[in-house]
Amino acid sequence: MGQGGSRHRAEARVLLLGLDSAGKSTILYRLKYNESVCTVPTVGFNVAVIEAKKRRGRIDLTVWDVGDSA
Ligand SMILES: Nc1nc2c(ncn2[C@@H]2O[C@H](COP(=O)(O)OP(=O)(O)O)[C@@H](O)[C@H]2O)c(=O)[nH]1
Ligand SMILES: [Mg+2]
Repeated sequence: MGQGGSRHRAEARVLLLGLDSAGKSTILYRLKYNESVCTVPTVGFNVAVIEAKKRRGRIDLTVWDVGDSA
């Protein structure tokens, strides 16, 4: 197996938990778009894949932000 290319990318799933209006969606958008986005109360859920650096290489984080009624 060569360097990189065929190697499987590390993955993890992350669940954001917190009270309503704690800032979960704000954190998700900040991580995904590097911007502070004006949020509206989440209906259902938001999910985003965020590519993050780790000590060696990168990791794909699938981040779940679950709204109050879900
Ligand atoms: N002061 C302050 N307000 C924040 C912060 N993070 C989020 N908010 C605000 O809190 C409100 C609820 O945020 P939101 O991300 O929708 O919360 P969620 O219900 O946990 O998803 C929004 O008006 C945000 O702008 C923070 O770090 N500081
Ligand atoms: Mg939300």
